[in-house]
Amino acid sequence: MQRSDERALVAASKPELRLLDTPDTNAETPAHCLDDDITPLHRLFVRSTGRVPDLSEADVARWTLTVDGFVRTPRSFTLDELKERFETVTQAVVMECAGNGRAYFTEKTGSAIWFRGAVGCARWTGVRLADVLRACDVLPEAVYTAHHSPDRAIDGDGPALSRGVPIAKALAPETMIAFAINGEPLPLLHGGPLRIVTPGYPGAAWQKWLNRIELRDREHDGPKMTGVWYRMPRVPMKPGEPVDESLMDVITDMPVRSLITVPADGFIASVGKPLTVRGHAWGGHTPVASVEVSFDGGSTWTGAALEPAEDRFAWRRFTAALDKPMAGAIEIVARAMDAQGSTQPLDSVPWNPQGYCNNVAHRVRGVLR
Ligand SMILES: Nc1nc2c(c(=O)[nH]1)N[C@H]1C(S)=C(S)[C@@H](COP(=O)(O)O)O[C@H]1N2
Ligand SMILES: [Mo]
Repeated sequence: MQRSDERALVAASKPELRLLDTPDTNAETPAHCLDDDITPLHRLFVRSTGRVPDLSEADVARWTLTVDGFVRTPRSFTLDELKERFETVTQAVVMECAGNGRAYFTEKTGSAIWFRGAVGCARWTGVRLADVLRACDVLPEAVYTAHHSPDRAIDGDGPALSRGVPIAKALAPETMIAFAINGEPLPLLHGGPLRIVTPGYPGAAWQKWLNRIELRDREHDGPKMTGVWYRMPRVPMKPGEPVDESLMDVITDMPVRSLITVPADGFIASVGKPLTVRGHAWGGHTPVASVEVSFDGGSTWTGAALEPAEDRFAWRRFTAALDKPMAGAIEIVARAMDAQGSTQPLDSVPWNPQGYCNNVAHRVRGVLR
């Protein structure tokens, strides 16, 4: 699609989102629009690194998924064959772009300058990737998958993005090939008719418009898989320092985070009633253990109530209240901790070349009167 058509489609179907000023089409959700337990489609962020493929209804109807490479039996499946042959599963899972929070690096880096809204928790329906791979008899040499799609890069005509995951993640029970979201067929903007769902991994690994899975005997090296793309330095780096690619690792896990959804930044509330804070907390592969909230900019903290997650990789609702707020300016901060004791930094995270994984604590300012 043309850039202007992609932007018009996002604006029409997701009116609350903020369209980023990028050559590719990216739009994020304001934090106060992410309060739903399950993010509705009209509030789910969009990130396409290339041009969205122009898929007609006929293209979707004759869509096939090919599995080849290091398998004993290469196969192709139509959408109907996938649905008929394999068990259908549904799970609520957080999807978050690795660059979410990039705006909070003081040394600017990367292109899509997300604040906190490149995240959502939807209900994904599809088949287990493991079931599909097993039907093709994966060979022992296979250590990594490579996922392929028809979307083309913005500059040049190569594929925009081709990512893969280690074989252990491909065979993990939570990893899916999804064809529906929140009970509806997966829309084009979110990778319909088929996409990969890799809970715990950054959004980049959730390949949209999936039409081929290749099993490889080494780590995948497709577009957006190498160099500084979705990779983090193993050792601390200073802004602008030359990148040693041998010290960069593919991001395979997302850090613990929380997001305040109520009240909205810039709120005005009454001193006459308790001030309630709500939001969500989630981790990558390590579950959230607790959330603390501060009503004084981080000087004192109180434990928030945490609801259970709908599924293993869904986010958890937290709530906290200040019973007798006093008049004046107020700064609310939320900070989550995961089951391994990792917590969100209050001020900054170490710099990295593309500005990934910035999980600095969320602050919301307002006035009580
Ligand atoms: N084929 C393809 N898949 C893709 C992308 C892409 O550009 N092309 N972008 C990835 C990135 S970086 C993210 S964060 C998620 C965003 O998914 P969404 O647009 O459904 O929100 O899709 C991923 N899958
Ligand atoms: Mo992303």
